[in-house]
Order: sequence, then C-alpha cells, then structure tokens
Amino acid sequence: MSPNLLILGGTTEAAALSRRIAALGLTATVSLAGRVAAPAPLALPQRVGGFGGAEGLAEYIRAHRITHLIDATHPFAAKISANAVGACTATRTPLVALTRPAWHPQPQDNWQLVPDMAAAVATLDRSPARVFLAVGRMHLAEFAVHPQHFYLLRLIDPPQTPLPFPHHHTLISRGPFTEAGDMALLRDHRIDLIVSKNAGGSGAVAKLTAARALGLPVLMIDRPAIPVREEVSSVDDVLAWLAHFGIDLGV
Ligand code: 3Y8
Ligand code: NAP
Repeated sequence: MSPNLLILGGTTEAAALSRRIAALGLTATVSLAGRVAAPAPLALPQRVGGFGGAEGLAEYIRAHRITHLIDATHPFAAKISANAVGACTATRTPLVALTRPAWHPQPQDNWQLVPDMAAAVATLDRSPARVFLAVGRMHLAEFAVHPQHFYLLRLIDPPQTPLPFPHHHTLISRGPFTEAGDMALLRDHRIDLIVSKNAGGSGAVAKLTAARALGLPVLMIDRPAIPVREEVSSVDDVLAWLAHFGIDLGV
C-alpha cells in the first residue's frame, strides 16, 4: 500500500522530520494546533486546527486514509498525544511518537523539581523575586496570584490582552535561542530565578545553560503523563520504523 503519513507537529523535531519525509517524496501532512499567528513554514503540506478530540482525529484518519501516524508534538502537549493513542487504537493505525529525552540537572546546576504547573505557582508564594517565566503564553494567568514578583516573559505573539502582572517585561521572540542571548537576557533583567518546562531538546535549552553559567536557580516543571505508546528519539528511528512496514525509503 502506498503510505499516507500524518505528522502531529509544532516542534523542532517535527520540522526536521518533515524535511526528511519531503526529501524522500513520501505522501504526508503535518498538523499544527494553530497556537501562533505565523508558524514557521514546513517542508510538507500542513493542516491547522484541532480535530475535535480523539473521535475527530479518528474520523480524520479514516476520511484521509492515513496509513501511519507520527506524534512529533511537544512533551507538554499531553492532550493531543493522548488523543493520538485513542484514535490510532480505534482505527488500528500504526503510531510512533518522536519525542526527546528530558533534561537532567548537571552537578553545578541548582534546580528545584516540581511535578506540574500548579506546583510551580505554589513555589512562588515567597518574597519578591525577579523571575524569568519561560513557560510561554498559555499558563501565564496561573501565576497572577503572585503579583509581588517582577516577571520577564517571552512570548511568540504579542499578547492580545493586558498581562495580569503589575511588574513585568515582555519579549516577543520565537526560538530556538542561544546561550549568549539568554545570558545577556538574564543579566540585563537582573533575573534571580528561571521557571522552565522540562521540554528537552535543543530549542529551549539555552536558558538552562545560561543559568548554569550565572549560578542561577531553576524551577523545573516535570512533564505531564502521556499514555503508553511506542517512542523513538531521532528522525532516523522514525524512518527505520516506517521501513519496518515495508515502506520503500529508496535508501
Ligand atoms: C505552534 C510552531 C521550530 C520549532 C521551534 C522546541 C523548540 C523553539 C522552545 C523559552 C521557551 C515554549 C513555547 C517553546 C519552544 C521551539 C519550537 C519551542 C518554548 C512553536 C510553534 C508553535 C508553538 C506553540 C508554543 C506554545 C508555548 C510553547 C513558546 C511554529 C514556535 C514556552 C514551550 O503563544 C502561544 O500560544 C504559544 C504556545 C504552546 C507554550 C505555552 O504554553 O504557551 N510553544 N511553538 C504549534 C502549533 O500551533 O501546533 O510556530 O513554528 C514551536 C517551538 N517552540 O521548528 O523552530 O521544539 O521545543 N515554545 C516550552 O518548551 O517551554 C519557549 O522561551 O525559553
Ligand atoms: P495540547 O494541550 O496537547 O492540545 C490541546 C488541543 O489542541 C488538542 O486536544 C487538539 O485539539 C489541539 N492540538 C494540539 N496539538 C495539535 C496539533 N499538532 N494538530 C492539531 N490539533 C492539535 O497541546 P498544546 O500543549 O496546546 O500544544 C499545541 C501545539 O504546540 C502542538 O503542536 C505542540 O507540539 C506545540 N508546542 C507545544 C508546547 C507546549 O509547551 N505545550 C511547546 C512547543 C510546541 P482537538 O482535541 O480539537 O483535536
């Protein structure tokens, strides 16, 4: 059967996978949630927006005769990943997740590990600090209960509504980021605490390397639970997985 792949994207790895799949001339579509105004261009045809839960994704798989699904979404995109497991079970569609190993603290790191966003918020119930809140836009409001801090915020799109913090500075900047850039950021804003998701990968690690160099503490938020599915951590492993189904990769 001629393959028709669906890649759930929105990450550096998904973009890299799309380039390899396009170069191989395989039929594939990349799917984005539509979180940001102008996503980076991808090497494959793309679709944007939710499917309507696991049922909607199953319907999409059937209607578009998808033969294989690769979940290359972010480790914190737990809902879509759970939906992918449900939809692929319901439609008996092969599924593999392209994910990246979690970051682990190095000996000179000063990390406080918290299980989820709510625990990170609770940890900020403390004397005023200058916080680099590098968790994006979708969870900012949860931190409004601690207005005593100065927050440095890095967003992809300009906020549409006033931010719920009396003291803050907003940067509009899409990654990947560099250590030198994040070092300058932490110094210029006299940051004394970084709040980060344990995203893994290379696109967001610069702030941790910069924190290490400056001896700053990091509040590291652990990943949400995702149902069991086959996982690989490289584009080559995804291609090997596809080859296992007899798909001719021309190599
Ligand atoms: C829409 C697709 C590429 C992919 C780039 C990676 C690296 C840069 C680092 C910081 C942390 C954060 C955030 C982040 C990073 C990469 C990668 C990564 C973190 C894009 C993208 C989409 C999104 C969605 C966006 C979230 C937000 C999270 C900003 C494209 C650029 C904080 C996660 O405004 C919003 O609504 C933003 C929403 C989900 C988390 C949040 O809760 O706000 N990513 N990020 C995808 C879609 O629509 O389906 O626009 O091109 C992808 C990337 N973001 O090829 O260059 O792969 O991780 N993205 C986190 O990791 O903590 C920034 O500032 O240090
Ligand atoms: P999420 O919480 O797991 O998903 C919420 C809902 O958004 C899903 O149920 C689905 O809606 C829709 N959705 C999410 N990803 C989608 C995709 N790739 N294609 C189509 N619909 C999608 O996801 P999220 O954390 O908001 O992440 C959204 C996107 O941003 C993903 O592409 C992810 O890879 C990317 N991203 C997220 C983060 C992060 O920190 N969360 C970081 C970098 C990139 P329906 O139920 O209606 O189908």
